[in-house]
Amino acid sequence: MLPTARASRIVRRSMSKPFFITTAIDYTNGAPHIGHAYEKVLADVLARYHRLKGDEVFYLTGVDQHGQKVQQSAEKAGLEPQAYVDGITKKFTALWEKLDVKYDVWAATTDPLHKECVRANLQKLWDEKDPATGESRWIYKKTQRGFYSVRQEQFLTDKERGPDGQFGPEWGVVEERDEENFYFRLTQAPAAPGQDPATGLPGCDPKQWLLDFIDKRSAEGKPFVVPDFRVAELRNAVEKLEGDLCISRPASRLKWGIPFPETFGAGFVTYVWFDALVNYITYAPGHDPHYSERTAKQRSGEEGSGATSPAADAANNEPASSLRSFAPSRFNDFWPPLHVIGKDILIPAHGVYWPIMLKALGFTDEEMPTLLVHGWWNIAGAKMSKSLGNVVDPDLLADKYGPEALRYYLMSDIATGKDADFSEERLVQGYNAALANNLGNLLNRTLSMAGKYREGVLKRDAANDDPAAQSIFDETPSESAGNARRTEDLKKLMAIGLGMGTAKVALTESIERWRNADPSGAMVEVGRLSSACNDFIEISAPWKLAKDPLRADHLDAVLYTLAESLRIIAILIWPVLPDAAHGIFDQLAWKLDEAGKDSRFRLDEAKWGSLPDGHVLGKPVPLFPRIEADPTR
Ligand code: ME8
Repeated sequence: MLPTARASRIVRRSMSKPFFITTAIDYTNGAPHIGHAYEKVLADVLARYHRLKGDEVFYLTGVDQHGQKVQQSAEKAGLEPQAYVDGITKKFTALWEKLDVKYDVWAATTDPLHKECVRANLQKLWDEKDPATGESRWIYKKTQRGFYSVRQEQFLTDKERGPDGQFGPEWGVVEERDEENFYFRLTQAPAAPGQDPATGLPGCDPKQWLLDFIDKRSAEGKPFVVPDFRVAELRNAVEKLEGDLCISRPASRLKWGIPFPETFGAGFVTYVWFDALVNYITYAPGHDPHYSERTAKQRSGEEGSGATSPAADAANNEPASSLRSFAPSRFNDFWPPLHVIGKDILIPAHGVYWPIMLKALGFTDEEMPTLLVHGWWNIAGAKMSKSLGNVVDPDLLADKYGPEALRYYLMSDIATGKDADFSEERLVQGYNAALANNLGNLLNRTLSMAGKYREGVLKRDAANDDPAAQSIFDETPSESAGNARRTEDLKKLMAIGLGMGTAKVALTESIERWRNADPSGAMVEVGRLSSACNDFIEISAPWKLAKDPLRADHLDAVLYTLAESLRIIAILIWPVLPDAAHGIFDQLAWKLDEAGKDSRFRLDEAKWGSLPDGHVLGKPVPLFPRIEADPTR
């Protein structure tokens, strides 16, 4: 559970606002590892929770294909960079398909659409001139002599030196260089007195704006970064921020990047982070790279008025000073996104560069995103790394244990925001305990008993609609529940009441966990319902009830309660275990006309009492075969 998460709802309550979720885009300098899989599955389950609620969802993920690291990996592999990244990209898309990660759009930074968007944004920032100087308010050119880390692709300052005065091994090879480049302003106020594109007021100091913005969001109870223990970390880093961001690289030393627009002069490619961060704009729903040009034409009467395209709508509403290239009618429905990223790329990329880039592009404070920062999977307390040879391959794990076993493990053995140790043993134990023994057994026993004692036919008792049954579960049962009913009648009522009450608690509590982006907590709540049902089987002993015709109603109530609980469990596990959820519905013979479709599961149907009287359940099929210990592991 996230610290202070209740105070800061991450997943929106409202049904009306569509949900836009993004992840980091992964470097294509090697095959995907378990950290990549975790992040994409985490965003997928949050997206699915919103789909379950009936929200319109847009999930954006993809790959970061440029930069020195990728260029070097391609060289090592003896391939042209594009051929190399195309090969690695396929490994990512194949893994997401295997793991059932369902995104709406795929970002690839070598895609011409994205290149165009990056160049257009650079141009906009370049063209935003300070009237006093005629210079760009956001980008300037300068020559820098200094120490350059090849590995981290950045110039280093004295701050990066260790106590011995040397640059540590984390920087790799450090060279002295003299270089002319373009810089994006982070700390200096744009040459005053320019106009702030977002507010129309005199120019702002980006660093001060960011500090104020972070504080404002926290004061409003909507922290910019969640879990909010990372807010202080970010704020401290911003306080210490010095200098601006070098956003170009001379093409003479880095070819593998997006060329700057010619207006900047020849020979520069875009710094990989300035390129990669723009993906959230390139692929945002409603983004139209030609929007500004088109609206300019419309304004000047070159295109007929009265057009009904979103761009045309926008032309009438959008302030002429805006630097953004969006058709607001759709874009505004989705923006701002929830960015799911790992802790290593909060500072400075997403927590500093990104909001200042958005600010410079004319986004208002209300249009700034939220960053959901997850922790890292470590191996026996150590960082995963190629050099240590401890990189965990999610593709192999999915083949070995099944994609859903891996999804379940990744969502249940880590608290969102915190680090965890990856353990294959825990994957097996967790799966066997929660899925094979608990839920799988429940499904199997329920369907077997219903088949054996009732030929699969359920009897829905009117008590399912009786508030007296619900009150059984409450601390103070109503009089009608506790009064002079026959003992058998009361037992039947109790069976229904317990099921109804436990299912209601599981629903309420798991929704609470989902709202806090806590899939692990949500799965615990569902597991409780499943355990309660298994306990209930032991206590009510249907095999004994079946022997006594006078207790037929009681047996029917038990079987109905179990089947109805399973129906609700299937809905609640769907975001994490979509395949298993379908499997449960298939075996319950429920909503068969929607078999295989996401629309089969809806949160508003996780209410008690939907299985109708006379419904015939299917036959039991083992859904979660036990994983036997692997002696070779
Ligand atoms: O940083 N556990 O790409 P990347 C959990 N291209 N998450 C992990 C992890 C681990 N052990 N290792 C990495 C980049 N991650 C840039 C992003 S976004 C505009 C550009 C997470 O392939 C990491 O924190 O190195 C990041 O969120 C994601 O995997 C991609 O890392």
